[in-house]
Amino acid sequence: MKKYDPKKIEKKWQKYWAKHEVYKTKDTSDKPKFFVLDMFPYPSGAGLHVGHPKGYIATDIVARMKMMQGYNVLHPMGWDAFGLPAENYAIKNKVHPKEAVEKNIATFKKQLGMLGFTYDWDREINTTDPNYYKWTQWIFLQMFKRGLAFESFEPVNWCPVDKTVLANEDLENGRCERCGSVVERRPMRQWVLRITQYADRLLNDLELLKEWPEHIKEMQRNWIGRSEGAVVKFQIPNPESQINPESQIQNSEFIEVFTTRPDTLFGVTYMVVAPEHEIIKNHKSEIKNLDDVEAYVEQAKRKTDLERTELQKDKTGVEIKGLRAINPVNGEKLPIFVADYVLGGYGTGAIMAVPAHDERDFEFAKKYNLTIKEVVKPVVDSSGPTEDCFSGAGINVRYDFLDGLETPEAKAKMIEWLEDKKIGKRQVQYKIRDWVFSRQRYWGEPMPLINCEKCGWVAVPEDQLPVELPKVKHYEPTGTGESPLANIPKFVNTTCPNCGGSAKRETNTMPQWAGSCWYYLAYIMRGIFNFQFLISNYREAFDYWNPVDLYVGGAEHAARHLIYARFWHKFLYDIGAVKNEEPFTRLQSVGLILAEDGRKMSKRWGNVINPDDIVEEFGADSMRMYEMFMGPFSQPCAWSANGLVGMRRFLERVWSLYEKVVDSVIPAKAGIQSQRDGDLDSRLRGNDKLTTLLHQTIKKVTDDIEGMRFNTAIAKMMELVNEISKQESLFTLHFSLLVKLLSPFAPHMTQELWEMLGNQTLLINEPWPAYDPELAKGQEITLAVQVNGKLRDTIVVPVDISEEDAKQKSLESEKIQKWLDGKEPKKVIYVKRKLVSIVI
Ligand code: ANZ
Ligand code: ZN
Repeated sequence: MKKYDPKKIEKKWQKYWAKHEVYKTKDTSDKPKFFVLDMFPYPSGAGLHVGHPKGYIATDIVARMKMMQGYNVLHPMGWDAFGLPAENYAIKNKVHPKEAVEKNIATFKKQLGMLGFTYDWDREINTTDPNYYKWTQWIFLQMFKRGLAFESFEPVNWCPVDKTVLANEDLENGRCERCGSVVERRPMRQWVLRITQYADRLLNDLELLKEWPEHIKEMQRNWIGRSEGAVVKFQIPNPESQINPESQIQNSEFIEVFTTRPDTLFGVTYMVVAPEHEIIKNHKSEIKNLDDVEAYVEQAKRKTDLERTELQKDKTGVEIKGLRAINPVNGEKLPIFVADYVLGGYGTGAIMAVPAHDERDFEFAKKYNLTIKEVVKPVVDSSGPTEDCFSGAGINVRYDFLDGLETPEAKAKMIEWLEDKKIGKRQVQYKIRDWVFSRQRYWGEPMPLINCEKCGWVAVPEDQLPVELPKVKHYEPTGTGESPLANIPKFVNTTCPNCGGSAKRETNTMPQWAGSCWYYLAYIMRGIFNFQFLISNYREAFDYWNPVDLYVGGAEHAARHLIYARFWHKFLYDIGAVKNEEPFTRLQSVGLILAEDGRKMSKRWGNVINPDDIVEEFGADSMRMYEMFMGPFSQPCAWSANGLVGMRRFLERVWSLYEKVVDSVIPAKAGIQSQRDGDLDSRLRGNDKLTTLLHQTIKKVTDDIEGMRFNTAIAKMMELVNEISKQESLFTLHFSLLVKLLSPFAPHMTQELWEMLGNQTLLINEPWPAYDPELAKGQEITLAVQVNGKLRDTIVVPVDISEEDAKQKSLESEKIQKWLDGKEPKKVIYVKRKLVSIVI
């Protein structure tokens, strides 16, 4: 028998697939559809390393199984090529970003091609293609026309190294997530998208996303950060005039605060404003210690928000002497502090401090010896007055009209009182900020806007889209707050579409995240990107494919791309372009592949493994299998050369089983054809050990691919191969089943074996094997799942479940995911046939 020669086999089939265009997807079909999507890569100069394809291999396996199950599958690929990384790479290597991107894409495509994916390259997209970004601009314009894109002069995050403004989402602990510089707050003219207008829907509709990992939804909830409470005005009496808190509130100065605990108003003992609060500028003449206050403000400017709000951090502040505020509920005069634990960019930038019930205020009050006044007690309370801060809900004590009320009622009553007296009102506050959408860089989509002295900002007429990015020699950032486009008079100077007078184009560009907000829709449109056109001809295909059934990518996109794309999708829903409210039905995150040394793969550490070398030495099928076998799909795993060798041996074993096949002349169709309907070949009935194992393997592989538990699917096939290896001979039918089950994982080798078995068909067109549920079931048991020693769930599993399977199944349970709350468990212990114990 000939040797297993992956190099030859893989080339042969890749050529065949390309020549016969076997992965071309039909726009519509009577078959049910399955749209499986990868987060498309940014084509970096370094090419792919072995970590990148992990998700692509997984979606390819799912795609292949779905094809065999009779679905019309859409499995596309494209390039997210605008943005800072591409531009910085170009500057460093002194090539134009356009050329760099083209070259990098060619490399990526070649590398992906080696791995045997089922992509329909006819649908390839590139966000930097004018034909593509025409529609990115078009969507932006629709937002502009509806008031969702607006010009703002608020202070924004400025990266001094990348010389551009950044959105809040682009920061990591107050630093630029690309270059690590501490960002500055600078007031600058910007274009901003009103994502806050969608905050409630983005939050509420997370409930619809039943097939999203709980921890990703939780990250989005936190990022959106909805708080219910009230805003309350505290009057600052003019030192000269007589004070009458109730009558003068309208025309005197006041500090407005946002609080989630209006029920604690009687417990306020001081006020705090953020260093950026205008009260300091507006009352300079009255402040007795202005030098101290200003010095403090200066110093606070140099800290990041994270440094300022860290709970453990020692709180600092300075009293603003000479100013006082009046508590509206009891007329008490309150000292005012400036302290950096209050942020300028959240709520109103000022707080009422209730040290008895807020930890941060408590710490501050202790340090500066301020009064602590208790107004809420725990519902069950035996102790007298305590020394600690009680921040929970409880019962209001001693004070006036709130006395004896439980926290929720006390809140409601206080809000009613405030609204009645016009001192405050109910308020919902979000942490999410509107999306700062302009960048002062070259390599991005130009904003399709024109500024006319007479007419103001005017949209570029739709028939003049795209506004093309001009070709330039110098594209380095200017650092002046203007993009390099501002230096190109030919680009800048234009006429007003409205009045025909002379006018200037907007020169800022869109951020890196713009193009990925709608790319999944572009795959459906297959080059004819036209949302207007959608109304007629393309509507059917568009509605057929929408939404994405399975979306696979890194969890690091939870609070950025995945929020932005949901936002744009909801907008497109509002204007009637899409008919579903959410773009991605099911989301699956990919765990990183780490280097053998356990670190992230990076040029810096010199530990990057190139897939080209792996394919050359072991073959694409071995690499695909190995990456899926490394560990649970969503967990990070370290690369191992030994593991790869083992996988190659496994494939060689499967290959050599062919020699044992006895009735290799049986036509392929016998018995298998009807399996799509669940009707089994008669020879697959009976009760011998092998038949049972076959049924179990079909069930396990089917369920595990569906559940993205590829490692355990492979383990089961290994078990089957062990069993088969013990046999003297093997029926074609049995071997064919193994070949089919293995085909999504190792598509080249299995296709070759399939041909050797006398078949002329493609495996992707063969029906996926069916099993007898009774035979496959085997015996089941119930396992208890504990988190930190407490029973949190029970799961039903096969009696012979492996340790790894038991652990993985437990970690995947919805209930357990809630308890984990996105955290990595410290330890997972399996007590055979009894319980799984998780320590966090
Ligand atoms: C009084 C109070 C009493 C508060 C109490 C809490 C407990 P979230 O849930 O994050 O929205 N706060 C308001 N604006 C702030 C700012 N700019 N910087 C720092 N802290 C700010 O938190 C809202 C609470 O955080 C508000 O409710 C306010 O403190 C504080 F027993 O007001 B609270
Ligand atoms: Zn005009």
